[in-house]
Amino acid sequence: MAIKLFHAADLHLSRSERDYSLTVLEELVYHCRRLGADAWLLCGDVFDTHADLMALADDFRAHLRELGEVPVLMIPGNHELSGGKSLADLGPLAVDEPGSSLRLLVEAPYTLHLPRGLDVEVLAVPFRRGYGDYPDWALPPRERRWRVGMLHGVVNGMSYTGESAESEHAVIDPDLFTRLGLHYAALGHIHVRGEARFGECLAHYPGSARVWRRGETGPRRASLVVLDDDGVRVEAVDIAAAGTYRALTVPLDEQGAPLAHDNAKALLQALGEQQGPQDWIRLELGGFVEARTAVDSLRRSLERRGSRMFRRFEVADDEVVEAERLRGHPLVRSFYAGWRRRHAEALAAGDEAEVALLERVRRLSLEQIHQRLAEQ
Ligand SMILES: [Mn+2]
Repeated sequence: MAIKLFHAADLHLSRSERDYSLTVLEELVYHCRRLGADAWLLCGDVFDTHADLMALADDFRAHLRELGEVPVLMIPGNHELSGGKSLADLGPLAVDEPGSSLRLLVEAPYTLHLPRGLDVEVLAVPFRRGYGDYPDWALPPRERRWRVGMLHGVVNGMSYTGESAESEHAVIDPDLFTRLGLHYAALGHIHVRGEARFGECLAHYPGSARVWRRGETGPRRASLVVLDDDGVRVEAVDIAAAGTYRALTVPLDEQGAPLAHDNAKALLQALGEQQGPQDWIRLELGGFVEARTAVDSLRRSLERRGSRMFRRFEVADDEVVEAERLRGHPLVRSFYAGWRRRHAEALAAGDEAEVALLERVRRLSLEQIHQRLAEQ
């Protein structure tokens, strides 16, 4: 019979983003039920810090009650152990509450957990700064059909793209997977989804369950792992409540207005049609402007409106350059000498296409000159 395991990691529940992060948890619980999972594996960094764990443990437990008897197996990640905390400090979650199906597995270096009624054994490995001693782990021979590992760290030899790795690198040698006889390695720590096969073992990161920091683009997901006669396979489960992160470049004209939109309101209206209220939006203003003041007021207007539309909204303007600062440079002066004449001619002739082209030429030329000056 097929066994279905729900696998999620790096939810980073936090007091500072309490409502948002708990909404994501709520949706995870919903998917776990909807998919009829036999167990839920939470592979570390469920909480953003140790203090968040202490503060939000009751909320966390309350949401899990929805799952009834479905076992929820959890290992601590580096974030649960932040601030120099140890496995002994996990407080309210370390105790198995009567009626709760949550098991925080903290025994070092591992716990071999045998969920009742499932033909699977779970090798749960709480976070450590290194796993190099695994050849010495005296693991009993497998007695059930499947052996699944839970680990939190960076697997050597897997490729990671984007801003995924955390500052703390707890390296896992993939030889661990084969030597310990795993069929599936449920991983956490890397926020970008990814997987690799090592011998008989499929190692898989579902990616962070919510947008935790800038740069985490793409849909946030959990995974449904199916173990059956065909082997191990993984299906992606999108988490809508997590929203997405998106950074957009907003080129400005010389007056400091958006090139592609009439004003801040129109720009945000267009953005609102593509993005939802759970999203984290970053606008990066750029271009050559006559005066900084226009950019400042555009930025404030965007921030005022955007912060009401999106979960997080930020506007960066460090790519904006005041044309005035370039004007005295000989390269810029000689460029303008020819450009002004042609621009005036096009205006006089009412040639709108030529005027638009010249505006574009000016912007690109100033950009190039600016770049050359910056490189000197
Ligand atoms: Mn981590």
